[in-house]
Amino acid sequence: MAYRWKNDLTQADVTPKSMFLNRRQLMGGAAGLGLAAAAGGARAQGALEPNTLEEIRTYNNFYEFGTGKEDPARNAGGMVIDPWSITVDGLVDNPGEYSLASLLDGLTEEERIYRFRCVEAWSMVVPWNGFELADILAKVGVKPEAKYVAFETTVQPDVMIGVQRRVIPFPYVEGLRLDEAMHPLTMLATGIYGEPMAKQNGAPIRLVVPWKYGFKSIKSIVRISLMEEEPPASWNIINPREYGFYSNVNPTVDHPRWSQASERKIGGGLFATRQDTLMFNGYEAEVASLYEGMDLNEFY
Ligand SMILES: Nc1nc2c(c(=O)[nH]1)N[C@H]1C(S)=C(S)[C@@H](COP(=O)(O)O)O[C@H]1N2
Ligand SMILES: [Mo]
Repeated sequence: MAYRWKNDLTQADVTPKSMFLNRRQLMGGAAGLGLAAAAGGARAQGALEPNTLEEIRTYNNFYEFGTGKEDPARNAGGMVIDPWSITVDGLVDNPGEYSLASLLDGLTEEERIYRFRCVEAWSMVVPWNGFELADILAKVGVKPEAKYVAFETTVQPDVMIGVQRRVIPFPYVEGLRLDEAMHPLTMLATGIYGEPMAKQNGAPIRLVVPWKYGFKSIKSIVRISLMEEEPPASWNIINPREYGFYSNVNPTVDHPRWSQASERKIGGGLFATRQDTLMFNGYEAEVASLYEGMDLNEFY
């Protein structure tokens, strides 16, 4: 069962060529936006220095556009993101094909600075713009039988070289338990630093679940389904022994092939030391209660 796909995630921790020197200038920009810190760990919030927009846009995982960290920025330009519609189906009161605008109409846009931790043991801090998933789910009306939310990424074979090469099975799919999806930290993001989401980051709308490994945060979403059963999740299907359905950031549960106790923050420069990985990526106070009574070694 634990078949290792040929392009499995690896801990290829190479420093990208395009690291940015002028941090002060970009930080000035961030401060100028007056970005609000999210409701996460007040103690650690003060230390959250966001990565630059350039870093966030040039060091990516988006296998539809290739497996290298620089591939998405290079190859995502052809993805068609306008018009965009999202099919909402399953156990909802108002199923249908929503235009992006109609799905978000009337909802409050938020700015959230979140830690972002990839399962490969690198991390960033990203100032997202977007919407609480709970507000969107309230709008479509979740039926009482629903227990999970499933998500699906667009497939555009003509312009997706990773799809042409079948580097993993597509469409990329992901899922959350309903209480995780309804948690106020969980967002659908449409921008970063007040700019529209770049295609390589998952334009026009992608999931952000800051206490889970990055692969749960599925990009360029075209379908949201409310379900009674646990939905399929891409990396869990590809290699269930290495990637669980939950995939909560947890420094005490190692990946079978590497430690998860520490991480390398992108943009730290040549002499950057690794930093300790925080339980639930620093959002323990907010989310630990979701997993009360669960063995996190079993439900990784
Ligand atoms: N559709 C899709 N979504 C995806 C991925 C992907 O390959 N395809 N990669 C995931 C992984 S492994 C990570 S770490 C994040 C990376 O997001 P970023 O490139 O915006 O930092 O996107 C996640 N969402
Ligand atoms: Mo990742």
